[in-house]
Amino acid sequence: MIIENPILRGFHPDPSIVRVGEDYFIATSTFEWWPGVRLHHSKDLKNWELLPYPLNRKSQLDLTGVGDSQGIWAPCLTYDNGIFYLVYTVVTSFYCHMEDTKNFLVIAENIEGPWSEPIALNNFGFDPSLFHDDDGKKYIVSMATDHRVPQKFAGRLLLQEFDPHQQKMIGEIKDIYRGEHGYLEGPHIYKQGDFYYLFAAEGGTGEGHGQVILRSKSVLGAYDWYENNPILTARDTPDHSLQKAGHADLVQAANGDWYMVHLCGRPLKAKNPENHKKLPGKRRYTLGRETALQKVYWTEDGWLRLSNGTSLPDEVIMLDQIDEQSSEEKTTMDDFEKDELALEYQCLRTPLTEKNYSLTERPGYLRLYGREGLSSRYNQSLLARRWTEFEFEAETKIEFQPENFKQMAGLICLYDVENFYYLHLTFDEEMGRCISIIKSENRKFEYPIQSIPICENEIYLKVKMKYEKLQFFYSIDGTRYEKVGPEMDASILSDEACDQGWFTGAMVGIACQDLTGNAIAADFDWFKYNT
Ligand code: 6LW
Repeated sequence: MIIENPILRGFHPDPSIVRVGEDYFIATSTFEWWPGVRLHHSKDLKNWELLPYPLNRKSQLDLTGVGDSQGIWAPCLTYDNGIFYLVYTVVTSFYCHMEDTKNFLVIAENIEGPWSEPIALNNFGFDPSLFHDDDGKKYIVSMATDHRVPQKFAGRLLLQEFDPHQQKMIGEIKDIYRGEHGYLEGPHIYKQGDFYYLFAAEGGTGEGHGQVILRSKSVLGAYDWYENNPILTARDTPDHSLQKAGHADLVQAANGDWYMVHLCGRPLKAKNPENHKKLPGKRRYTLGRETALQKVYWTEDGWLRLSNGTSLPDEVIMLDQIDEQSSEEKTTMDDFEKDELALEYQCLRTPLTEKNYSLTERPGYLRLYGREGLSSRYNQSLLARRWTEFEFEAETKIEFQPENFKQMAGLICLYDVENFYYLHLTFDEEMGRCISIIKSENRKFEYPIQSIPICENEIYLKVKMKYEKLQFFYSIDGTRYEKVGPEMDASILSDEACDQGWFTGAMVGIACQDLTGNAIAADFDWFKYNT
């Protein structure tokens, strides 16, 4: 069986993997996108299906107002004694000295839920990971943020025992790493043979990213550094197709083989200008940080290496001892005939309620009620899915009768609330109902076209993406399509180009705004995404 990386395409960073019997599960970060934590399932490590989101109740998670790329960071999924454990960070202030990183645990007997209400852990830093020791004790290991200037240590990892019976952290907080080898994050602990292994990401999540391993005879340390670290990185091979490799987790297959999932990125040629205030000259990644899989093995002297004998991630891996499972064809056409929204969609920060949408008021249509504007971090009627390839088409058929310029509905390509391209229907005092485009680049708005008057009731809106090239189209009959506006630069929708965003990726979807507060409705007959 041949597996082409990335296995989870589009933004799926900070992967955590667990095997239960024949089933593999991966959890990834979702940041400001609701619901919280994406879960995928597979039986062959190649074909992955999306599962219901574990954090899908307001009582579990409140992302109202969180900053871009804040919210849910780096979930860690484990299983012990019939229970699934999911720990994660909710980041509510970052890109400042004094960060707020709250860590929580939710549990479930069934991976598809229901998941419990959150149990508070300690909040020393982000990237919490739960280790189940074979003496029954459980420990949380995480990185520690430090607001002091200068910081006390170059990097810091802390360990504290978690008592599942009292459902709280107990005992002393132990320093197990104090930056002796620089900054580390994304820690996980495993027991293998006589050693406890500390697995962590180094170099930050950019193109300098890598994965290192340390070991100790005691869970409390001291941990020794592996002389051949990093065991995974692409930092010295800029032409390699998989960049940013790091932030990894391990799993042993049923046949005893070992695998590693890690985040990676596929760069565009487009780069930030040399005078860009953030990451000058850096390559742009519209698809965000994705999830890849590597074969690994334990060396005779008890360390871990990639099976390819290098530290460079494989673009393609061969699995000969796992039978490929049949996989369902990914639906590309959503005709909103079902009474639930597809799992693929996420919305911004707050759940869509009956105040935002209906799938029953006009059966066979998704009706969105216009709420707040596209810059809002509170209540938007917007749902979107991830870009998964550099080339795709997305399209929708819409019916919308705006009465003034404050009412809009249409097709959106976005990175965050400050960076998007919006092909939409609205109303102009002179020409009436019309088609228009808003480009927002780090909050700066541009109208790249003169609005186009329309009188047909049903309008088709389409976007074609080809690497850095984004082109909008519209049609009144669904067959003949007119180009709308110029070809535009898709690369502004990337971790690197955005002022506030750092960690997500580009999305495409549909939205409706009514800034007058009258909640005008827009009806979407279907939404298509084709790669
Ligand atoms: C993740 C951390 C990181 O928690 O980015 O840069 C955070 N490194 O490990 C969000 O993905």
